[in-house]
Amino acid sequence: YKSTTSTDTPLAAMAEAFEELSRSLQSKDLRLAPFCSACALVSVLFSFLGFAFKFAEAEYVSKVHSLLEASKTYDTLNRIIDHDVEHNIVRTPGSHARNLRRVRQGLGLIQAIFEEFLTTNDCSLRTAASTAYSQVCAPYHTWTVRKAVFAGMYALPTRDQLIAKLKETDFSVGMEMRRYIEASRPIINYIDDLYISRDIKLDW
Ligand code: 1PZ
Repeated sequence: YKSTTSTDTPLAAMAEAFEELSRSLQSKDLRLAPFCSACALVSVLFSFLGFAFKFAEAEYVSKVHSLLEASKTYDTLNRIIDHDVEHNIVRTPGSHARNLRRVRQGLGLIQAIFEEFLTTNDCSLRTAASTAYSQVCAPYHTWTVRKAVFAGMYALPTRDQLIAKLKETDFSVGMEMRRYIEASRPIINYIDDLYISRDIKLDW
């Protein structure tokens, strides 16, 4: 038995952090620092994925870290987009608006992997991750990155190994993944709207 509000597993901590962010959305602009803290929790997942995803972890962590640094200057997500629009660097490699787009794609990928993982009770992690990655991220990645990701999929743990590493059970893993899926949805939509509302397309 696991309590629904515990944060003693990595998934529960992630779910809790995104639920908290979603609640804060109702009243005001999303603040950058708490957003980065929630995104940083996601990186514990990488430690369960094997050596092949070290490069993905480094990519993700450096972008979250860069946004955390930016939070010393810019209070909200809106502020960094305004700044980068003003300086015409929204899509410039390394800009905050670009890093935010990449981190958002990471959040969307995890959401999609969890959704695939929960479609059936015997879907392997590799199948879930391959399907989700193909749909959500692959179209925006270079050929080299896509090759590396698909090669790395073969080194992923099995479904049962992942559940054990996450310190979940067959039952609790579904509950915690669903919590993350639901809680991250409004955050992801909010981030997409930051771009769309400024007439910035999301095809990159
Ligand atoms: C339990 C879940 C198992 C999932 C396993 C699947 C992981 C797929 C990881 C995909 C990694 C792609 C890494 C490289 C991406 C780079 O091309 C871009 C470059 O951005 P630029 O510098 O040009 O602006 N970097 C990113 O998109 C940064 C974020 C990538 C990592 C997202 C992973 C999300 C978490 C996966 C689960 C832990």
